[in-house]
Amino acid sequence: MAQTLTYKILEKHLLEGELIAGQPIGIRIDQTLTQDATGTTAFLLFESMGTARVQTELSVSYVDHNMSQFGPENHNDHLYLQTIASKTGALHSRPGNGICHQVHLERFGRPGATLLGSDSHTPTGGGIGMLAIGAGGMDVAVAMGGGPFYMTCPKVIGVELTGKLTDWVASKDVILKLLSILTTKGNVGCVVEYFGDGVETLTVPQRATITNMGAELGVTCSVFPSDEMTEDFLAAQGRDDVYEPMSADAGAKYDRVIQIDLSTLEPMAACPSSPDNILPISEIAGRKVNQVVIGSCTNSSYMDMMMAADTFKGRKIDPMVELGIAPGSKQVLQMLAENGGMANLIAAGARIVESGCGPCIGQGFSPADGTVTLRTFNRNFAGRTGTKGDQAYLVSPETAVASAIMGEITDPRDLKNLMGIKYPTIKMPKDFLIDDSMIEQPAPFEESSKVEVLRGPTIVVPESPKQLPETLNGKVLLKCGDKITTDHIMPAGAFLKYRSNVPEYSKYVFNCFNEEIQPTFAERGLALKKDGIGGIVVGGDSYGQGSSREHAALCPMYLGVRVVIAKAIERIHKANLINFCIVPIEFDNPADYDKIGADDEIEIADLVEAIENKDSVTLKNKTGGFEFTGKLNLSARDRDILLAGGLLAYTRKKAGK
Ligand code: MIC
Ligand code: SF4
Repeated sequence: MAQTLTYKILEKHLLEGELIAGQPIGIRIDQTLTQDATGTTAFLLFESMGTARVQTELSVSYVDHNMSQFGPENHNDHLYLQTIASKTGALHSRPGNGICHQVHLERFGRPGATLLGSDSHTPTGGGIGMLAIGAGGMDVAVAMGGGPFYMTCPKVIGVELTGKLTDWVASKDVILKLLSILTTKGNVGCVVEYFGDGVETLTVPQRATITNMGAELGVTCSVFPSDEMTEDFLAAQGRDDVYEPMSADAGAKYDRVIQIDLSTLEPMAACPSSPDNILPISEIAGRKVNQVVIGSCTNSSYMDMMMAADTFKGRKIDPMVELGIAPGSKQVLQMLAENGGMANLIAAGARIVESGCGPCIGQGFSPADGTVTLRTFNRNFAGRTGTKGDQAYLVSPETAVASAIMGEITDPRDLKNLMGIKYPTIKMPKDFLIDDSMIEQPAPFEESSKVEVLRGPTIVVPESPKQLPETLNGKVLLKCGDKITTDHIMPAGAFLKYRSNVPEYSKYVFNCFNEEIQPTFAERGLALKKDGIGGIVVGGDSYGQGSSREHAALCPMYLGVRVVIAKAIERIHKANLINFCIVPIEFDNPADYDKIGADDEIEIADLVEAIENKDSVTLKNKTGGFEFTGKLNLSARDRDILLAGGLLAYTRKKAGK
């Protein structure tokens, strides 16, 4: 039967289950990536599993998120990650070498391979024909130990690209268009696969922008075929030996097909404060802009930066705009430095930010109150910039450059008439600058016992979950609405430095809601935990959108949360809840959500029995005096993990440790 590319790669990696959409499957993982904000926990959990060395073809530990280094925490993490990588056989990409997804694409990604990363934008690798999936650190730790990755066998959404992008319209506009069609909700359990004549007009970095921001659709991952463009990119990275042509079979059937004619697209923006709040630039043009930032794993490639450098050449940014530029990797930064592109940017008035996540995760460049910030990033959840009430628009580098010059949101196609600026044609380099000196090889196995792992005092081994009680006596700690993101649950930005210290980081769980709900979530959670009462979070639709950060499960677990009841729960977050023994329940009847009050006491009799063998569970609202049912959408393995007391306990039990 004619197969999609997704199923071809899955078939080659299938270890458990059958390739039937909706069924649980286990796949072999070839490569893993971790980054510092999730990596310390992933490696601490890996250590707790008792496996000495990573078992994958390649595991890379990146440092790219937490580099502001206010206080010793970040540097403690870096040194731990560097030494634990060496001991356990992982490669280590040092701070300054770049954003994990950009560097992985440049130096390690290969068509047809599977990549599991403890970061939700791992699907960037789909731009080079990989099946690249984001997951919680605990799942990645298991994969590093050679274990399968368990997922739902996906439905495949085919996106047929035809035509060619016109000048000043970018691949960012392709994914923004798709977000306007599919939105951020309701795509759980799907993979997006691109095909059609338009594919061959897009370079690998352009494809990677699209697969990167595919994460915002809530899909498992996105994938492009591997073709001559892929070969050219790999050859320019000195890696053509890993090239393999790959595409779907002719006549492959997709569960749904969406057609996008690239030649009809126009510049677009995701308006505040959701990546699917899409409008064409023509409708918002003229709004005053005070800040523009170009960077993040979505748009920080050499091609993006050179487009900016060429357009800014000999021009200045508007006096009321501050411009930040964060090249995605050392390779990009060094090439710009050597070819003069950086000089154009500096002369135009840009503030150069180091190669890393930086402003994307609220580490600096928080905008002024009441001002508009334009970013080439992938997420604009409320407050993510570090400013409450922020107005962040997500745009292409082309729109960002035009707006920085004009001081207002500007359709880049107007630059020709306004300023006589022609669209610069940037050619894919024949040879990228290759210098892997910031990527450290691990100690050889025979010498690994001699490696001293540096553990600063701010690195605290996380507490393990307690077994679930037969009957749960619980209390609602928080009732929240639709589209609650992991940034709401576990804010990053200024608090990111506490990632390796769960008791400390837990103080900020649901921090964004604290003004409304007093006393704080954390205090109330710990008080209930002391009294043996299980904390319950009630959520609306699409609960847990966004990042892979397992701290959004780990920290609530530490605060005594045992159950999340929501209208729908997003894939990575649901897996993280299960891994930390928090039971994810979905309302049978979404109208029951309205009947629950913020402090209600809820009893779940026979919780353990329900997890053992039932698909639904009865919840008794003792305060409101009514009962309602919730769905337990759990695989057999999910049930075993919950019953074992979380993934770590389950993995140890299976290994007989
Ligand atoms: C993000 O973009 O939100 C992050 C920060 O990269 C997260 C990971 C994290 O919270 O550490 C993600 O996307 O998974
Ligand atoms: Fe880093 Fe932002 Fe990409 Fe997350 S989305 S990996 S914070 S650059």
